[in-house]
Amino acid sequence: MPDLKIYGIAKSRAVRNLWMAEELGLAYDHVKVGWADGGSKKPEYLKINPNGTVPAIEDGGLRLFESLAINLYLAKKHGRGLYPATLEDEARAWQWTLWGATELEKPMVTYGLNTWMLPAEKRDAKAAADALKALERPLGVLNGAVAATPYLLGAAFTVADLNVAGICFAAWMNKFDLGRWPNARGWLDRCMARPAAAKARVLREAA
Ligand SMILES: N[C@@H](CCC(=O)N[C@@H](CS)C(=O)NCC(=O)O)C(=O)O
Repeated sequence: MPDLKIYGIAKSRAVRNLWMAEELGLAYDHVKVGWADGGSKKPEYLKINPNGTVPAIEDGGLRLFESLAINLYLAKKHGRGLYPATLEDEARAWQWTLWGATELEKPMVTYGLNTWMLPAEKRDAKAAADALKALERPLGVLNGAVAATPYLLGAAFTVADLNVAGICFAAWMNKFDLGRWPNARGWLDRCMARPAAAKARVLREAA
C-alpha cells in the first residue's frame, strides 16, 4: 500500500495535488472525499483535516492540509527538478505560491462560481464582472512575469508554476479568455499541456 494518501475528489482543489503526484511519478491512494455531499465534514475525515475541506494528505505519519503547501512539501521531498535548487529560487516559489493564494485565487473562484460553476439561476452577473475587474491586476503581474521566460522561475517548470497554474486549472478547462494577457495565456497552455496535467484533467473530468 502506498505511503501517500490524497483525500479529495478531483473536482476540488485536490486536482492540484493529483497533478503534482503525477508529475513526480508517485504511487498514491486517491481517497475520493467530497465536500458538496458532506463527506469532508464527517468525523473521521475531520481527524485528518479539521477545517472540513478538501484536499488533505497523509504521508507516512504526516497529516497536511492546504493544497499549495502540500505541493511545496511533495516537490521538496521528492525533488525531480520541480523544487528549486537555490535559496533564492525557493523564496520565489514561496512568493508565487502565497501570491496565488492571496492575490489570484479569490477573484478567480468568484468569477468561476458565477460563470460556470453555479447553476445558471444562481449566478450573479455583477459578482462575475467585479471579479473579472479584480483579476486584471494579478493577471497583469503574471503576464509580465512570463514575458521573458517560459516559466515563473526561468527556463524550467517548477512547483511555482504548478501552484499558480493549479489555481487557474478550472478557468483553463472552462476556456477563460486570457486574450488580454497573451504571455500568461502561452504560459498556462504550456503548463496544461504537460502529460501530468492531462492525467489530472482526465481524473477531474471523470469525477
Ligand atoms: N485553502 C484551502 C481551501 C480548501 C477548500 O476550500 N476546499 C473546498 C473544495 S475545492 C472545500 O472543501 N469546501 C468545503 C467547505 O468550504 O466547507 C486549500 O487550498 O486547500
